[in-house]
Amino acid sequence: MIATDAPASDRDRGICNPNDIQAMARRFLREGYLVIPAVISRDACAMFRGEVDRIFDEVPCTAEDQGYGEWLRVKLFQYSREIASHMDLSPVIDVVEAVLGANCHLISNNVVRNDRRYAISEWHVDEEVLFPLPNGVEHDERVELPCLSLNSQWYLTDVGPDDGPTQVVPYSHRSGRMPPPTDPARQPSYGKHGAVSLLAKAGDVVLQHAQIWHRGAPVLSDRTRYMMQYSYGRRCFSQRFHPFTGYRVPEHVLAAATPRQRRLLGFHERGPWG
Ligand SMILES: O=C(O)CCC(=O)C(=O)O
Repeated sequence: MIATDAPASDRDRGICNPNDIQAMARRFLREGYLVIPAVISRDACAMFRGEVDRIFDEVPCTAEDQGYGEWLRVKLFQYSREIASHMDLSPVIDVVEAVLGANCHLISNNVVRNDRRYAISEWHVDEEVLFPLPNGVEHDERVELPCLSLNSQWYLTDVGPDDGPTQVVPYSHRSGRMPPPTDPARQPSYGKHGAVSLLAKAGDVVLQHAQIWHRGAPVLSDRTRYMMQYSYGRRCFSQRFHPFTGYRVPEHVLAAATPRQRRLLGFHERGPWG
């Protein structure tokens, strides 16, 4: 992924050649997802799992700021400096900005820590279908649909076939439809594209178009899966930090943020409708 002729300092920092970034962005837009292997080390995964466990202990799911169930926590950047400081890690952020624009922002930052009791196992697109099509109509292949938001999914544990892998139906972000109701024993498909299980090594990151049909498969093993997400949106796509217009980024987060991180937290230059 990283150009072998890049200067050693760039390779160390994980910075990719701009042509590689553009190629990854194009592939993401075409297929609706992109696997970026080995973005962080196994040691970093262990550090993040420790941070996630601490947050689960310190911030109950019933806290005013939370509210999504025992196995999920949101707004992680408020509770962990390490997690906050990785919102702009290369090459993930470079591909994200190539897709969403250099003025994109973070819209959500959560973690699914799940075992066989829990999974987001319904096939869905995030929120709603944004470019709906009538039955029998497909988008012209020459049209590249704008991507308004995407998820970066950071696997902090190895995820094998029985460990609840994320599953996607490639190209379905172009379908203009919700996934069809599917018998739980079967997987949906879109045209000639069947569902794919994203088996992962700890440290891999997947970028997922928010309009692609996806789900977390039920966990069948005795393992606990840690899947952390930084989700991003175009400037015109609003952040989802409850309580929304009343939300204030905490001072301690802002004090530690770099200029790029401040922008990702929503501190934009003025634009239209200011
Ligand atoms: O748990 C997963 O792998 C999928 C998560 C998901 O579908 C979601 O957060 O919308």
